[in-house]
Amino acid sequence: MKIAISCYPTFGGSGVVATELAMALAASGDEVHLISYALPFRLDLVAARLTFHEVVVPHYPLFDYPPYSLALATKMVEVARHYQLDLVHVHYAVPNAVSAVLARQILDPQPLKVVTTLHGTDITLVGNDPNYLETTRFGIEKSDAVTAVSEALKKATIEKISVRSEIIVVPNFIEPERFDRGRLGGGARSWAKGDEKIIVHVSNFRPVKRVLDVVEVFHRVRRELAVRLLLVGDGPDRAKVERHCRECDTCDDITFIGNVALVEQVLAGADLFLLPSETESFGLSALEAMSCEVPVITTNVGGLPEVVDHGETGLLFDVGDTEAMANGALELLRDDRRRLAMGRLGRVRAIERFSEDRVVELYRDVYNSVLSR
Ligand code: GMT
Repeated sequence: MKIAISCYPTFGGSGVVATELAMALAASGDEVHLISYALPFRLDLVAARLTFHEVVVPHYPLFDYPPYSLALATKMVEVARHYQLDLVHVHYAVPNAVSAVLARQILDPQPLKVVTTLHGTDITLVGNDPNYLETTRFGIEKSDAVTAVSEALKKATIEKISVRSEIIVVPNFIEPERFDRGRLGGGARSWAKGDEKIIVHVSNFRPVKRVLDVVEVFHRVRRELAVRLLLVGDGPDRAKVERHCRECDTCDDITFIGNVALVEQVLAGADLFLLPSETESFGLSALEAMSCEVPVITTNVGGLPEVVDHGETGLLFDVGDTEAMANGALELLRDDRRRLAMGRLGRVRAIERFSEDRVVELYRDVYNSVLSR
């Protein structure tokens, strides 16, 4: 198959999933063209059959807002024509789905199938904004196939933007060999002083991640136990969070690691993973933690209950209930046997339900189905 994959290259789950999928497809024999405005951070171009195409968005004095969606559609047309692509698979509906549908129209009569994967904020935060709603719905409904990363996101797409197309749920995935505590050694433990326990949070520090709740939970736990917080990632709320921990004089126990490409090297060896998000269509970082045998403390919203089983592989709480989250964290941190068993079961479930081999085959089924029409 000859496939183009289009995504955002920045730190964030949709870019990670798109890039990992591109690499997996290329590794198993497909010809894959990754299209984005910058090199995605997890892309390994050493892989054969995988080519990166940069979308260049020229700036003219006339443009306060350069039209990225048009430059993207133009790049899709150029790549599809030259390489005789079978299909383009876009990750994140806004504006990628519309660009792909436009590219398909420009290419006519050359066929180009369009597969759109919805990731979350493209529906729950951006796509349902009245300023984007009509074009988002159009891009989704005109796609040849639509997938969503969880049942919760599928439901939200129908409820929030009244999409009438069939939506197939294809969950996110991990490569179990990569997120394997056994292979990775100490990981998070290298930040520990003595025998303090380690709590890790990974996100893009957007308001939806509620990183101040992470710090609040940590402060409550720290009153009772020797514990360290590792904050991985960067984004708009980071300065606010840093200011808060300075005001509370707890910065010595909190390490801001920033963005890291090999997040597994921090996850391995952690005692708990904390993700108190306001909303989360899936929570890829929680799955990565589970694969590294780290129990997850998170919220019972969106797709998170489809990833984390309450009481078995982690604990789910109401959004903002930092007291309950802290009590749950303390219970697990004080009970090594239970915590380690939860971590082990997390890895088993991650592999059973979300391993790369299995999920890539689900995407391949979607491709074969649209190509046979
Ligand atoms: O969470 C973000 O802000 C980034 C966003 C993205 O587009 O990368 O993440 C969304 O897609 C991920 C991959 O499918 C999911 O794991 C995240 O849960 C989802 N984020 C939200 O729904 C808030």
